[in-house]
Amino acid sequence: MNTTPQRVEHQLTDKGYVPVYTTAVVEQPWSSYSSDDHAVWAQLFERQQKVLVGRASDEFLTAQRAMHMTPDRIPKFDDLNRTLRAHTGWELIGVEGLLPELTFFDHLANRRFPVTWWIRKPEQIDYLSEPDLFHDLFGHVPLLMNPVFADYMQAYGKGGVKAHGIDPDALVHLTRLYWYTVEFGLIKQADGLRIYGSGIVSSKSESIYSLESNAPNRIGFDLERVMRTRYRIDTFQKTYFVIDSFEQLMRATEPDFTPIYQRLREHDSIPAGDVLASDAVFNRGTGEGWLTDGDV
Ligand code: HBI
Ligand code: FE
Repeated sequence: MNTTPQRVEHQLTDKGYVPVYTTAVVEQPWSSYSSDDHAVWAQLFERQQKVLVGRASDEFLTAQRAMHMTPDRIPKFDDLNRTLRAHTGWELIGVEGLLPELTFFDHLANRRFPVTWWIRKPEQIDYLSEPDLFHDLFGHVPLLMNPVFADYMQAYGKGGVKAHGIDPDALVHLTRLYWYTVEFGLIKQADGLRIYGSGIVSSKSESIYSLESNAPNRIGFDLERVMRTRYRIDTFQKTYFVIDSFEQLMRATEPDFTPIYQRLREHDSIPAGDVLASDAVFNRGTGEGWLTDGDV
């Protein structure tokens, strides 16, 4: 079993050159996972379960329970697909890693979520530069059980396919929307702010930082504000956007984006750490520890 993913090219995106893997859909090679692989899954799963108590959103925790994932071994995609298909019609497909954007959008538009089949090595427990099985399966998959979020993800995919035909700027704006919601979004609950973004929920340190540090801004979600805001790919976010509900997110993406892209073209992007007078501010960050350059 060839365990190193096949990098076929690098794609120049707003994140610079990112390795892009073959677009092939691969069967999950479950029987070839080593005891190290299962141990890495167990360690990350158990650690995150503890960190997420009182930090993950109610919807995430409810969805995660319904998926019946356990720490004792890496879940089987086929088992998860039986549950997922029955709930929202979504299914997982195995991939080598990051896909070309259009391929990725097309999968989402058809309720297929690409999950990297390999898991990080023990020495990468705390950080790796690209999404692995833990990031995708633990971070992204549970919320696909939530009907409204499941609809949002499909709408995002359809929007992405459309934007791909419009112009590269549209894609940059759309990627920011994905980044500040699906990957690094916070949601307001009666008992406080909670996490729903996969990039946070699959990271111990950012699960704590995103809610409890005074350094980052926490700002109420506004679609065009988010689509103008640059972000970080190598550090914690300087700003987290807070939605009221997944319904709010779904409503925001209902209109045709063409006039929105038009308007966005007339505005400059907003640096990741800025706070605007028009922002609904939950927390104005101290900026402690921020790097001055490197916003994408
Ligand atoms: N490919 N497998 C995979 N997973 C992702 O999350 C992913 C991707 N390709 C592109 C991408 N994400 C982002 O650029 C999205 O904003 C499109
Ligand atoms: Fe992700």
